[in-house]
Amino acid sequence: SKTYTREYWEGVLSGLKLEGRHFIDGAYRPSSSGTTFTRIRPMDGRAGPELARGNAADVDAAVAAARATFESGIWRKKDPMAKKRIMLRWAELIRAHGEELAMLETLDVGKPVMASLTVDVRLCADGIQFYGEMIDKMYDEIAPTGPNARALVRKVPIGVVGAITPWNYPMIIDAWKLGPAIAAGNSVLLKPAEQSSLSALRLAELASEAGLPAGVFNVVTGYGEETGKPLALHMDVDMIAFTGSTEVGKLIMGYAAQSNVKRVALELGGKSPLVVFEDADLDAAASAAAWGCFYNSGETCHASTRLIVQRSVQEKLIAKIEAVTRSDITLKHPLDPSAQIGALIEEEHMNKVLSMIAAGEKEGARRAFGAERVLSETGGYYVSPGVFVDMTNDMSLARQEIFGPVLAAIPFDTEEEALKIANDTIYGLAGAVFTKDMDRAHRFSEAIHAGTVWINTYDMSNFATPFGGFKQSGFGRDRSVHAIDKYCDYKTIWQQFG
Ligand code: TXE
Repeated sequence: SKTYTREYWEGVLSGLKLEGRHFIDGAYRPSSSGTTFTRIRPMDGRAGPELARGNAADVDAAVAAARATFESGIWRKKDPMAKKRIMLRWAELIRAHGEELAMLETLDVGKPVMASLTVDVRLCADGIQFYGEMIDKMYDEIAPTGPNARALVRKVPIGVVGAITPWNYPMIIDAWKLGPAIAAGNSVLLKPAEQSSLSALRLAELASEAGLPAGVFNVVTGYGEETGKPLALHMDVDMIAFTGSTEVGKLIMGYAAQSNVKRVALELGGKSPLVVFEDADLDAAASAAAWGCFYNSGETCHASTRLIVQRSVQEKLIAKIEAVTRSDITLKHPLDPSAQIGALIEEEHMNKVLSMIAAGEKEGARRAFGAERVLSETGGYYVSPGVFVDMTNDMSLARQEIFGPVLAAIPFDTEEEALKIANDTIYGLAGAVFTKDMDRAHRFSEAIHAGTVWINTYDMSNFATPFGGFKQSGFGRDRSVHAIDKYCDYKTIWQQFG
């Protein structure tokens, strides 16, 4: 019910207390090397906060704290209802500090602050609450053995979990890892992306305020090679939960194999198809295609970046997508409350997106609209949403994950051809089909190789539904009750009678 204005958010920004040290064993600590790095604000290119530049020694210190806390049993052996209350209090604190957290997220990521508040903060708090509520409702099993024995099948926490997360939805993805890992009784060391550390640090401080014992949730900030790699190679870390590029996901598997066979869960890239048949509701399809691809400036792993459209309706559909994009998906300064999308994460990434667009045009991709640098006068890194048409699935814009607001429209003639194109990708994170023929919708949704398939919508989800990929989009699921499983090991306790 509150009315937000740009001036209001400027006030929140000027009142922010920025903390850039690691959070280890319940307190802020500088990097052992004393070095820092500067985050450049994507909204205006100005220098942002200084952050501790983590290294292997900082990782060692944080892992030692996490291990000691785990072994002490102060968290994993606590009464389940008491644990639940702490997690629920934490979720409430996240909500109570929503505006501040939203501003931290926007400073780092460049997304509209209203989106940070109404989507990212909300889903982060909901995630912590969802797993908090599970704590006192998880039962173990008794296996069938016959009368002279009893075999307990216990689900026990793994130990120390390293979470390595990306910059596109930092708070949401952190909650997807932290919620189930901590609810299961583990200690966590979170290494946020170097572009987006602020919300993670504040989340750790709020967890502590809620009563989470010191050492259960630690944060070490820094670069992937300097901080993430020693974490993934660490001999005393039992698992890595990773979200990021497929390239680094493969490295993480290698680090696990080279070190202690730690468990790995990977949520990686995507090139998700949205298939539209000529009988579909084209207004609904246009809206889903535009929002599915352009929300968060296309910096979404499951963005609908390939629009596979029946040739007879391509032109009509693209015109509708352009209309929705121009009227609804307003690109503005992230502090403007009417902005729907904002800046890209950093200058280097913007240049990468622009050079992929240029390379695509060189190959013959035909631009229908947009996909240009805009608002350069702000000093920030903005690219307008754009569509390329009459593409074939072998063109680079249809194959590579761009992670910018670029949609490749690929026409087809038959259902068989549409399915072949949809599955012709190394990824398998998500997909969608738009048709009024429900037989076809179900046939198609079964046949798309992807972790999530939507019918006549895109990007609808809640915490009850698992999220994650097939193929090179990774393995292991975030969200839902099933997410807890990967943070546990099964332990059999066989007791013989008589
Ligand atoms: O990802 P990285 P980047 C895709 C997207 C994007 C591209 C590159 O296409 O354009 O990846 O983005 C840490 N050992 N996605 O470079 O490098 C890193 O510090 C251990 C899709 O930002 O994979 C960060 O915390 N850790 C994706 C995390 O890995 C390392 C979201 C992710 O960064 C490391 C982000 C190393 N050697 C990018 N190198 C999605 N699935 O949503 C880096 N890291």
